[in-house]
Amino acid sequence: GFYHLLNSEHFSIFKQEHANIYQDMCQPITNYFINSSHNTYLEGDQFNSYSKVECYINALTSGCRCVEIDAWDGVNEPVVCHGFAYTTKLLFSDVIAAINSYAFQTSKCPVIISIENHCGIEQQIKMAKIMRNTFKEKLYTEQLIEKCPCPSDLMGKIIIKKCNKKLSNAKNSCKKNIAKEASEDMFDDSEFDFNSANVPSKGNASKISAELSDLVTICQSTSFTSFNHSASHHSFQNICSFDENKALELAQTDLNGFIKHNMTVMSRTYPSGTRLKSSNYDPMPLWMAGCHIVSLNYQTPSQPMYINKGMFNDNGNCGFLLKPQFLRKEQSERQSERQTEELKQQIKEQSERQTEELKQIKDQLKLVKLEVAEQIEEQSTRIEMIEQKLDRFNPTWNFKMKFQIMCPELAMFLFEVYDYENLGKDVLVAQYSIRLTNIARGMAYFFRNFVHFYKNVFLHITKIKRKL
Ligand SMILES: [Ca+2]
Repeated sequence: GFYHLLNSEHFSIFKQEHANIYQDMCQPITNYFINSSHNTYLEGDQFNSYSKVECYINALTSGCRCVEIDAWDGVNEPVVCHGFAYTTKLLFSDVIAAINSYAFQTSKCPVIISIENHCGIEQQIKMAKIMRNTFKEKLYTEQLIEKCPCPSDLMGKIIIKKCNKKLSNAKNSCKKNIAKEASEDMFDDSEFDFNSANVPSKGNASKISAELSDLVTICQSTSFTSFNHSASHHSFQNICSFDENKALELAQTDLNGFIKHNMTVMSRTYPSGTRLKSSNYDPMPLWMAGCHIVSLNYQTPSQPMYINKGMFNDNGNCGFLLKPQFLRKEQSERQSERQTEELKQQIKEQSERQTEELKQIKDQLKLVKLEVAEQIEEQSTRIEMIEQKLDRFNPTWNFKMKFQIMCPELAMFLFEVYDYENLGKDVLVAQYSIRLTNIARGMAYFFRNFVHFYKNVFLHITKIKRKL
C-alpha cells in the first residue's frame, strides 16, 4: 500500500496541475516556444539512413508541433528525402496522409509543416493539390490577417511554412530580387552545406507556384539580413531560419537584439550541416534568445532531446509554451503603453504639468528595461548534479544540494544516472529533465519505471528559492 502511494502521482516530482494546459493560449504566437523536429522523415543519420512515415507519427504523437518535409521531384509525384544523400525516399502523399491522421492525437495545438521545396512548378502544383485534398478544412489558408493569431485561434489547424513569393505575379523590376530570395530560402537548410559544388538546377526550384504559395499565410520563410532590416521589413507573418552556429553567434553577439527580433518575427533554428550523424545542439541558449522553433533531430536520444522533452512536458505536453515574461512582448508593456496614453490625456488637460509627467514615464520605462537586461546577463544556463559512486542495488544519495538560480523561468534540472565502470567510460542508464517551474515540493519521485536495478528515484525537495 505504502509502495503504491509513493508511486502515485501525488508523489510525482512533476506538478500535476502542469500536466494539463494551464497557460494562457490567447497571446500572439510569437510569444511561444514550439516543440520542433528537424528533417523529421529520417530514422537515423543524415546521409544514408531510412526515411520513414513512422518518424512523422512518432514526432507528432510525442507532442512535436513543427515537422519538416524536404520535397523533391519524383517520377510522377513529389518525394520526401534528404538531397544529395543516399537516404531512402517517401512519397509526399504518404507523409501528408500520416500527418493528417496523427497531427491532433496528442495535442490540438496547430501543426506547422516546414516545407523545404526543391520541386519544379509541375510537382509543386501536385503538392498543393495533395495538401488541399488531404487536410481540407484543417489547412490554415487565411490570407487577410491583421493581428498576429494566437494558438487558441489555430487549434486543429495545419500551417504551411514556406517561401511565399509568387513569380507569376512579380513585376519585371523585382523579378531578379524575388528569384534571389527564393533560392536563398532553398539554401538556408543544412543539406546544402556539405555539397555546395553539386547544386541542382536553381531556376527550377526558385520558381514558386501560385497554388503552393496560396497555402502560405503566416510562417513565410524570409531570409535574414540584420535585426534592423527585420525590424523595418518583417512582421509576425515572417519566419527567419538560422543554422545553429549562426543563431548562437547572434545570441552571443547581440542577445538583446535577438530577443527583441524574436518578439515580433518568428525564428527557426536547425542543426548544422556537419551533424551528419544526426547529433543535436543544446537548445537552451537559443530559447534564452527567444527563438520559437528550435528544431532537433528527434530520432537521436541525446541530452538536448531530454532537455527538449523536459521543457515541453510542461503545459500538458501540448507543444506550445509561453515564453518567460522577459522574452515576450509583454502585456504589461502594452498596459504601460495604455497607461502612457491615459497619462498623456491627463497631460493634455493639465498642460502645466506636462513636462514633469512625461519625464516620469520615460524614467519608469527605462527602469523596466534595465531590470530585464540585468536578468538576462546573469542567467545561468545549466546546473549539473554532482556525480556519486553508489551501491548499485540500494543506492542512497543522502546528499543535500543548494542552487542559486538566476533565471527560474527557464531553468531546467537534468538528472542523469550513470552505471559506474572501473575501466572506461561510465554508462548512462537514465536521464530525466524537468523545468524548475514544474517541480513539486516535498517528497517526490522521478524516473517512473526506471531501468533494471531500481524502479524509482526519490528526492526530497524542501524549498525552492526564488531570486528575482
Ligand atoms: Ca531539411
